[in-house]
Amino acid sequence: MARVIGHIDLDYFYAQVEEVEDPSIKNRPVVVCVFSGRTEDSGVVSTSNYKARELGVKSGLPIVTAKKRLDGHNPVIVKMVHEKYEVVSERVMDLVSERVDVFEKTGIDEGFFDVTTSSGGDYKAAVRIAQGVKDAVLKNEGLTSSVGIGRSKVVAKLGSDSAKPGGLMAVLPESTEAFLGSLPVTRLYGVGPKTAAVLGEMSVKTVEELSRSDRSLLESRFGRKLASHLLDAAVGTDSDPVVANSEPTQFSRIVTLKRDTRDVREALDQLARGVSSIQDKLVGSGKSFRTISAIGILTDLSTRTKSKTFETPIKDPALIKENTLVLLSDLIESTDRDLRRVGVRVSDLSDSMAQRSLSEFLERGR
Ligand code: DGT
Ligand code: CA
Repeated sequence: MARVIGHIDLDYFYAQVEEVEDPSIKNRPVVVCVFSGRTEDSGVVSTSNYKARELGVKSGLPIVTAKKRLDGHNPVIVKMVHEKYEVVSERVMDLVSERVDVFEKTGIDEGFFDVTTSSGGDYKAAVRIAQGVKDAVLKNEGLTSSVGIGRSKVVAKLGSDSAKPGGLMAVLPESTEAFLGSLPVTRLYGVGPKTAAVLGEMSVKTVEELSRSDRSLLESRFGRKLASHLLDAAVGTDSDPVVANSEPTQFSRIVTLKRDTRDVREALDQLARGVSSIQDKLVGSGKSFRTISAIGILTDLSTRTKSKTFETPIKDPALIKENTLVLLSDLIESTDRDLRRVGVRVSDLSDSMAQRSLSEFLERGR
């Protein structure tokens, strides 16, 4: 059966996470910045929402320039807190993985998926699955995403690029060559600035021109492997498979509390579902953990973590709840502020010596 491949990419990811956290900023330009600390405004823009982009503020721009461009536009300038986006990313990737045959994460906010089997090779079915993925990410995390579907990774990626922001584009097999042909080669996944420059020297500017290029000429410039990939990519027959990511290195969950609090029981009650889903994941994967952390996001939006590392790997899921209680109490004591969000993470994962834990866990109940 011909393959059906998808690509999902979250829209203006870090800035969108900030909007979800504080919806009141949605109509203003939002800029997430990496401050280098050299002077007050040294550093660059990590990303920005579309309002800020319309005003010329994009990834990589110096913060000083960004502030000048946004002067008078009531901008929201936020500090990048990587941990916050990682936790959201992990949950989104789980939502996607659960709904497709194979998922390969390729970045903090993007990845390829294969739905050949579940769609039975039918694009209408594939679109329904992809729409289900988008809906789940929106419903559970409040995040919009762009998705492309096609017969290869290159086509799927171009589809999600074209669908941005917020759309879903299926490039049918019979329309693939027409869709690809007019695009510049620089849009092809895997064609970086160096490759594009060499192609430019050869007067190959569009994908259509690439598809008509002489194989031996391409081989002489790029070697056999890359030449072959380029020729395949140009007609959307690149065969690179979607490969499931290697083993997870951590499991985490974070929840927003119904109201800000310093009461550990109140916080833990609301984290209970998160804790049990980590317990399930641990048992399901047959993994043990060595480190457990309680994560708190405080009312000033700063992040605080308290961790404990055990001497030997732990496979008993019941220990997660007990330790979260202790760590969360420590965390609350270490600050005067209330908690706005709380989370738990188990890390330093390793394979359990025995899979016995599953039946032990189920017999004991929760
Ligand atoms: P999009 O996909 O065009 O709607 O916008 P983003 O912001 O999702 O951009 P993307 O997918 O290229 O990158 C995902 C995240 O990675 C982005 O939200 C922030 C981070 N990022 C991207 N480019 C840069 C950069 O040049 N510097 C830093 N520090 N972070 C970046
Ligand atoms: Ca993105």
